[in-house]
Amino acid sequence: MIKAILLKIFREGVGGLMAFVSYITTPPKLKRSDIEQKKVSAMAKNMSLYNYFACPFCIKVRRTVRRLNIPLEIRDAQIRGGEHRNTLEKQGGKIKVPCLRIDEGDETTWMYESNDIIAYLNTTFDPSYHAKGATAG
Ligand SMILES: N[C@@H](CCC(=O)N[C@@H](CS)C(=O)NCC(=O)O)C(=O)O
Repeated sequence: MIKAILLKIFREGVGGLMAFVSYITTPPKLKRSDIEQKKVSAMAKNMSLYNYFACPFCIKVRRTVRRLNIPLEIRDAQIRGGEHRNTLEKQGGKIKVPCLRIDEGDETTWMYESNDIIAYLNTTFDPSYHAKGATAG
């Protein structure tokens, strides 16, 4: 019991530190024309990212979201009994973060796995991604 609590405190501490370092080393935002940015905003309305603040996989995805200048909703799935956690479990199928929710008409896709989410966001929102040799985070 005590060991589990100490481990949780350690994980949250390291995660919090990573979130802080990520914040102070925020990559510059991708600049687009007003028209292009409006298109991105419209697409982002159909997406939301379920995450934990201090999860390293979530931090990695949030950096990509920030760099690509995507105004999507970030939802905290950490609170036990919370609305977003319940939705993630019931509709997504499991509690695992990060998870990108994409609503297209009547269909909802629940994309788990940080690397898959990052690849999807890069291909969808960064026109120069392939030209860069697909190395951007
Ligand atoms: N391979 C996954 C790992 C994700 C992962 O392990 N996430 C942890 C949080 S850091 C999780 O959701 N654990 C389940 C839980 O906390 O209930 C990825 O890259 O997205």
